[in-house]
Amino acid sequence: MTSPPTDTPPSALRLRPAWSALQAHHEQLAPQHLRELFAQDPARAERFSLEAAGIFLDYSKNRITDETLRLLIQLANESGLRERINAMFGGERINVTEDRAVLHVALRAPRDQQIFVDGEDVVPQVHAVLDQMRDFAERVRSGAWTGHTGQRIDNVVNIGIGGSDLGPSMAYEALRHYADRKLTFRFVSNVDGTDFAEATRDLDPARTLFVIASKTFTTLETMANAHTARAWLLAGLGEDTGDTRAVGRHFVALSTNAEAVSAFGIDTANMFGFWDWVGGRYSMTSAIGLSTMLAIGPDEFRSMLDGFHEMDEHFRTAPFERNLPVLKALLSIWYNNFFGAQTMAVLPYEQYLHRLPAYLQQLTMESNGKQVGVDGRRVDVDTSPIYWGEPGTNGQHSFYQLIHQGTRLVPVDFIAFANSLNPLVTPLGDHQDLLIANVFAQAEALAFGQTAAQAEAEGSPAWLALHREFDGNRPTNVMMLERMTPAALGRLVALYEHDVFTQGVIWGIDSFDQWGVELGKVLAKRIVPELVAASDEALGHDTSTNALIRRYRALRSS
Ligand code: G6Q
Repeated sequence: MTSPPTDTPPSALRLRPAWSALQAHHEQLAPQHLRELFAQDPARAERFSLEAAGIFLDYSKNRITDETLRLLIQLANESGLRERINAMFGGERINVTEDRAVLHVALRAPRDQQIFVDGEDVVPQVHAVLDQMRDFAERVRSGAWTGHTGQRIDNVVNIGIGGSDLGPSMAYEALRHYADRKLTFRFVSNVDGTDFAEATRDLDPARTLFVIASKTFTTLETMANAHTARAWLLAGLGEDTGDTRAVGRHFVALSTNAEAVSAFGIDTANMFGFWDWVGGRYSMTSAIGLSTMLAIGPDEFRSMLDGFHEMDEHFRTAPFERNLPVLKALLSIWYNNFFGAQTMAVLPYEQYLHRLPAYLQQLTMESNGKQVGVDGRRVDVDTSPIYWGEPGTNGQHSFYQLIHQGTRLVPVDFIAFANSLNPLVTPLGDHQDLLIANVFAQAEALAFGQTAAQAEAEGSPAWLALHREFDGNRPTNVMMLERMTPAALGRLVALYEHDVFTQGVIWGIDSFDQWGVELGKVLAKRIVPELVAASDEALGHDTSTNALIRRYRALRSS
């Protein structure tokens, strides 16, 4: 689908000396097994590991040698990665198709840093909003902010979708240990009425705060849910409730669109703003993080921002050889573009991170699922792999079979923490030891496997030995952190943000637009009125869509 006609000259990427050198190197290295690579070099684990910004990365179980890394780094240099990093941190309009700067890194900058967009230092604005969020969060958490009937807020419902939902809901789950357990948090994203109904069915409207998170304040799903929330609130508070006053106490908005917020009936004094240089999927450290701050408090929220900032600084300043996001990105490129791996599994061994894979799916695939480069040409190499995952050890009892013995190569990121926030001991062992033993065992088995001869030696009959063979040579990264904290979450998410950025730079694509989500939205808008129109009204779609609309009308009215 992405291949250009054969008479099209190769892209700049394919013409890079490092690209062809990597192709030749791949041919040489591909037949080699990790067993040999480890046997040849006793210092391999030490040399191919790195600790930075609180994250230890063991990347020794990748199908690489020093030469691979040298060539991958050469590729990064030839692709102008250093200039692109400087351009992003320098506030240049690197989101070329939308003509915008990309400055989520400014959201976590300390007060005394300066970051300029069009000649204006944006850090004071960032901190003004953070101060406004802090003040509001403290009032809600202390009970000083009350609902329309004077009762304190016990429930917070974030209404948003995509970038205005995945970050806040993932972060709430990830940092639940740090959350004020007196407050209940719910996240409503889907326009399916079930989402709203189930999220609110046991809540008392008088004690519920709705946080309407929408950069544009025009997103269909979010606006539909916001209207439903308003109706639910007013019905719950009683018929004679003054609309404006009640909405003012129970609704706040996180948005860049003051006009639409005000038109909805939310006082702009209760609006927390951000800027067009914050992309939706990069917005969890902007005002979009208000629900996170309400849950864990302003100080822990600041620790999370500091964790992000630590990784931002590491990414900005570390040489590529010692740069975590750069190395991770180059390894992804290695498998995606040279081994033809189509997917990447992210497997956190930390229950609190159970929504991280979903969050990363948007971050990675909405950013780099593109087929036209910033040069306006169709790309001639594969771009983003498909990211997927589930927490361990659960996945081990389901899809790991394919990772171990399937026909496809699936590079894996394991994420592990040395200390549990819920230490529990059983006669079978400490839960954390049982958990982490599995991470190490999985990475070991994937790398080194088990030969049929070994299986036979362990008692397998010859006919079964082949089924019990694990060929190994399956690459993994193991990331280890001390414990799950707000700062650790910040470091991890920033690591993936910059990993995505680096991959996008190498492919020469704009990682910050998302035109691919537009067409479906336009078509849905056209179909909505057709669903409720008289059943014999003419339809102008293809025959399949026409028939589906008719079938829906018939089933709805029956
Ligand atoms: C993210 C995307 C998308 C966006 C949602 C919600 O990068 O742009 O997921 O976040 O469509 O948009 P609003 O915040 O404008 O409602």
